[in-house]
Amino acid sequence: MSFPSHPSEQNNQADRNLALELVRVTEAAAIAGGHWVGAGDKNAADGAAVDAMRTMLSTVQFNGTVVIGEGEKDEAPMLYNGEKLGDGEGPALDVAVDPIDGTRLTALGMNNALSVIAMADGGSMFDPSAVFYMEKIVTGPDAADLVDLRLPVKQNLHLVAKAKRKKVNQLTVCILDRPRHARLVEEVRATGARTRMIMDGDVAGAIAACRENTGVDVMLGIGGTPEGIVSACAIKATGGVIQGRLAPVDDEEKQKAIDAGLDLDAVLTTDELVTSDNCFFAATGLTDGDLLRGVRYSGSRIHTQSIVMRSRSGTVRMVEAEHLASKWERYER
Ligand code: VTB
Ligand code: MG
Ligand code: MG
Repeated sequence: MSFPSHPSEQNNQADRNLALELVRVTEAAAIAGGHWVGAGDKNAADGAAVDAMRTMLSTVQFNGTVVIGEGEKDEAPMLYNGEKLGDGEGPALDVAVDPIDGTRLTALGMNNALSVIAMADGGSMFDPSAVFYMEKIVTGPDAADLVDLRLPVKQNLHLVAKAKRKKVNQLTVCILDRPRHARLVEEVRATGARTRMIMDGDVAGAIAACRENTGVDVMLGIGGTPEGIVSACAIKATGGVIQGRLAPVDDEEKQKAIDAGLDLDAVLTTDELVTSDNCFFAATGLTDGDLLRGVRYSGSRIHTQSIVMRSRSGTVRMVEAEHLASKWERYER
């Protein structure tokens, strides 16, 4: 990886860490959506998060086009694909948003819901529109160069354990709790590793698998393709890996993929899911999770916790923020 020269030696525009501005965007979405935590209405939560995200995005100087506006799959209100964002200044950027990954978690008041946005050079994000689902393996830097989605689960877990100097039974594997994963869960448990079943939110799961001290070592299973690309943007800054293989649900989707020129057997690497090494990523917790604490509303203040990453520099920052509640009243329920 080539490391940038000191910012003072560069064109400052190119070296700007846009992610530090994007964190305001995910904070806004989390604060707005967060009012709906535990209120039993996932669309209202998503709607509030989308609205706040859009409003705050209009304050950021950049030239973006939404290539992943996750709403389609969940029939949620969205920042739609092809929508232009920012004031149009500077080089073109692809934008991937998920104002809430985990709307159901939010509605139920369960762990691991977050608001997320990622940006990368224009044209560098994989187009997820042909196939909704993707089989994934994600792990952190220790075993990033060792795992391979084509290997049996057992072998991958042994490779991770060895690289992390752990016993296999000390590994925790994050898996979306879905009937389609029944066999995978059995395979994982047969190795002695633990499973951490999550109801939704495999973006949080993927990032947790790449970070130290989150209690998650690996993420496996089939989740959303858009979430895979969003995760890849973050994973690049951690030195971890995501590998994905498209998982069409039926013949119709299979044909759509083939027509789009996609190879359904291919294992897509982190660098194929997002080819640019210039990725910006920000996420803010809505509810508590392995990665982030959720929004806290306490009297006159609102507290948020976010993670901000940039792949070119490999920086990962945790941002704790306090917001004046009176400024956010319009999003109250
Ligand atoms: C995952 C998860 C999301 O979709 O990608 C999942 O991260 C996969 O789809 O939070 P299914 O729910 O259909 O299995 C979500 O649950 C919702 O976007
Ligand atoms: Mg999602
Ligand atoms: Mg969503």
